[in-house]
Amino acid sequence: MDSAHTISGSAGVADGKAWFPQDRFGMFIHFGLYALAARHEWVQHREEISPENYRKYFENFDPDLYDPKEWARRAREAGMKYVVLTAKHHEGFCLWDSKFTDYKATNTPYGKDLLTAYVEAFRAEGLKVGFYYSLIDWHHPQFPIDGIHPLRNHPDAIEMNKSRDVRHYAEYMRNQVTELLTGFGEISVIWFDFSYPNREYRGMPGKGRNDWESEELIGLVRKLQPNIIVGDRLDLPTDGNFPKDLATPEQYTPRVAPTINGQPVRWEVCHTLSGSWGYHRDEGTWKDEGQLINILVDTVALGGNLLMNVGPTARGTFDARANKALATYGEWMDVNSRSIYGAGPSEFKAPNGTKFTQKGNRLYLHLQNWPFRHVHIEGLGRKVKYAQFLHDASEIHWLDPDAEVDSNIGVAVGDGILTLELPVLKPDVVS
Ligand code: JFZ
Repeated sequence: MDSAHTISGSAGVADGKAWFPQDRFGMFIHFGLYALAARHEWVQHREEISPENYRKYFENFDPDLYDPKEWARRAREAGMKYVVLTAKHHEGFCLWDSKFTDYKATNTPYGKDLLTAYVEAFRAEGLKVGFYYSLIDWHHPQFPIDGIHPLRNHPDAIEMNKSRDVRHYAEYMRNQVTELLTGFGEISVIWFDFSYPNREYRGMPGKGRNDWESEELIGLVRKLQPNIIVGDRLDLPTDGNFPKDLATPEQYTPRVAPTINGQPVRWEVCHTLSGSWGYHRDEGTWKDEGQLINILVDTVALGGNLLMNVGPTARGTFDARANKALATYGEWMDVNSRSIYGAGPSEFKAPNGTKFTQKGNRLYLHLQNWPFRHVHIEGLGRKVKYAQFLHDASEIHWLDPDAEVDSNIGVAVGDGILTLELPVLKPDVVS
């Protein structure tokens, strides 16, 4: 829909992060040893698997079909503009040849670093590249056992913690983050995950900024990659010293755009295709086409980004269900991406069952279910110059907003209402 109304607002100061709200849609990738278990990336925690018993996944890690060019092509075709891959998840396994641990891909049967090929492949497809780096580490010998550790119920947990010093672990993180932010070119996003300072369990405290030494860590990140966007799970104080770079609501689309101390904040919703983040073979909760598209529209309509996750299989491929979901996005974005890239919330109120996104004086009405013939939009009467469908640019008529109530045919317009006339049949388009 084309609206004559002009939206005022700042043009946006040219900064190294301006790409983010333009791009709107990214791919999250959770890949690690848990792909072999294929029953959730928290499997080691959920099933309280000891390090010895979890080792079989390390010894069998061999994603022989790993081809990040294929991942990148599928991401680009889905309309995604950036990517965030788990360089290390909570299990502590590292996808690159870190000097600071033996628990890494190069020491598995696969025998190679995965990150170099990853950054090259996604950049070649024009996507910006990011890393997820877990603050939690269930493998590091200096990481004190706590309530979310696989050994939390071990009878000697408190005794074992006497030989663990989280300060050594904080230094390990700085070393690894230095590797990640110096060895792979420009990194656009780093996602730290996550803090739980108030979660005490059996006398073992949770962890937060004092454990991670978050202020020092973020200082290092900013020094190494001045333009990087840093996720907000470091438990940093939200006062003036640490302006929040990125709020990260998870598996949840907020009702209103998040704010910090009353101020708007850059934000990104992350969601899964299937429920778990790591590859889960037997999960029955894959989202359907309509849900996939609605999540994206709902997010952009509120001014946020969507990071949609894929969990590759242990052979290093996206499985058929993931590819189908990505193709759904691709088909939709092929014709509708104009309503997503660089678009954001509208000052107009969308009728029930619809969402608005807006870019400049173009207003995009997303009909999330198909109404019978008429959509009434308050506040838009006499403000619209032209209306069309986005998928085929076919004209949409509206009723005269100045018409009086016509009791013969029951059409009541006026009061500044714009009433669109839709075809009875929904055009054959995705979602
Ligand atoms: C975290 C990870 O634990 C999860 O595996 C995935 O990587 C996701 C993107 O981020 O999810 C969380 C974060 C916080 C809590 C639970 C799951 N929490 O506070 O309980």
